[in-house]
Amino acid sequence: AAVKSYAAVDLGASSGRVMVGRVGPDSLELTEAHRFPNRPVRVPEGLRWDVLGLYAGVLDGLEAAGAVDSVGIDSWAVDYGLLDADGALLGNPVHYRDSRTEGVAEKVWATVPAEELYAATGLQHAPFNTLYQLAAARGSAQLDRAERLLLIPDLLTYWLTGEQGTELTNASTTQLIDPRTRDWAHGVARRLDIDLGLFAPLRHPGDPAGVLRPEVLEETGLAGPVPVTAVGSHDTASAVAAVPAGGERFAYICTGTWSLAGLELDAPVLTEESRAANFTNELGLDGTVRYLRNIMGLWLLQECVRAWGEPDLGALLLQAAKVPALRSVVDAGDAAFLAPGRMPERIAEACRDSGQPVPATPAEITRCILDSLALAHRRAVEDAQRLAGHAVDVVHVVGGGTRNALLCQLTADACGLPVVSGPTEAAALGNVLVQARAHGLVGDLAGMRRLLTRTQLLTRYEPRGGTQRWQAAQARLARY
Ligand code: ADP
Ligand code: LRH
Repeated sequence: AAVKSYAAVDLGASSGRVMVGRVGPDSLELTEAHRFPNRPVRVPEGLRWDVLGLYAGVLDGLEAAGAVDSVGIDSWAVDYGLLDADGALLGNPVHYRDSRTEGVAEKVWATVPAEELYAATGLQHAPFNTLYQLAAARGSAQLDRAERLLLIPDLLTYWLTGEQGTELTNASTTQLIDPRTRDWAHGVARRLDIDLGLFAPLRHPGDPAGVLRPEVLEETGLAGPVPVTAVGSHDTASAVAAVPAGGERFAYICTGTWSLAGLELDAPVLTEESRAANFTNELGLDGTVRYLRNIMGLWLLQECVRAWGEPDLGALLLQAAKVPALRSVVDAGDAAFLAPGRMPERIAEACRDSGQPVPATPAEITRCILDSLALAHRRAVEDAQRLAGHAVDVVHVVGGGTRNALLCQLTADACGLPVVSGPTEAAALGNVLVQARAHGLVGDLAGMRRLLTRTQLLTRYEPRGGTQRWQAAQARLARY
């Protein structure tokens, strides 16, 4: 039978890539057409995404990809561009690490208490949820002039096709969606005076999203028509779709700039206990809920590596493996690590303030970060099972962090469960598979996962024992 080709545009916070997936009845092959850095830019008004640069990267990538049967786009969540009445972009999209949302949530809660917001939207508190960004932007000249809000993948889709929509999995990160109805949370929007008319109509993974505009075909040298297909446009939704699990008793950790650790459920968990534990209910494919916690992730290491002048990561990880384990740990879920800058110092300070040995060398700081991440993975996997009443016997690790064998092994040790790591480009694979499915090539989510299990390179890490040491470290952290 024929093999079809799909271009997956996957924009992460640290890099963008255009991958080509070739899908047959029993084959799935992914190659990289183009990768480009995603570098936030600080201008006088704050931290911004270089969205035109990213769009240029997408066009270069589509040209490099060549003839494909369809294109799909996913990116990081929550951020958006505003369009004026002419459909022109109003300024550069604000980066979710920008400081404009500091202290905003508390003001929102004065109108809709945090408990009610959680019961209605199921989203964990993160200062950058779109809801808080919109509250922070209230009264600004830009928002006043805006006629349309497009989330980042929807904005790029609009530029490629001229068609506007709001893809559901990413919309679920705005805190304006009710995870039970999988539709807008009208009551919350009304109480906070947020105009849902700013959003284009919802579309679902697999829906058609237009065809590449003639100008895009010309610029990329592609022959039309090239359809664009809506995918799980939240990168984490695409990544979870590509977790090569069999059955239901699995946890996943999507590791990249963030670690997103949790479970796939068929209904949201909206209890007060779940809110207190800061778990989120984002929407996944086919009626699933991504019940997970955001953990700072490899951002902590990226920022240190940047501060150290970009030393070789492989060599640094080898040195970190030789540093004694669990000497000091920090809370890798702490929003105090959200903003860029001074990361080695901030980590050292967190260790000092909690009365632990202060890591000094890059190898020691790296070890502290990896131990802390593994510990946060353990907590999330444990808490999610307890809060959702859903037990697991394996942890799947996908994303860029699968390249970090030390992190995978430490995660297995900390969780006391086997870790199956891979695929690395999970978001791109989930993106490709949803396109393939829309065109009738693969079956349901379980069928997609079986295909991944048969075709992708996976590595298994067995826990090496010593879970009590991790328990003790967790208890130590809880005391401060
Ligand atoms: P995002 O999609 O959020 O931009 P990725 O999934 O691409 O992130 O993961 C990026 C992370 O992967 C980097 O921060 C780095 O820590 C890790 N990584 C990438 N390459 C390697 C490597 N060769 N060895 C170890 N870790 C790596
Ligand atoms: C990961 C991610 C994550 C969000 C964050 C803003 O790339 O999409 O799921 O919470 O970026």
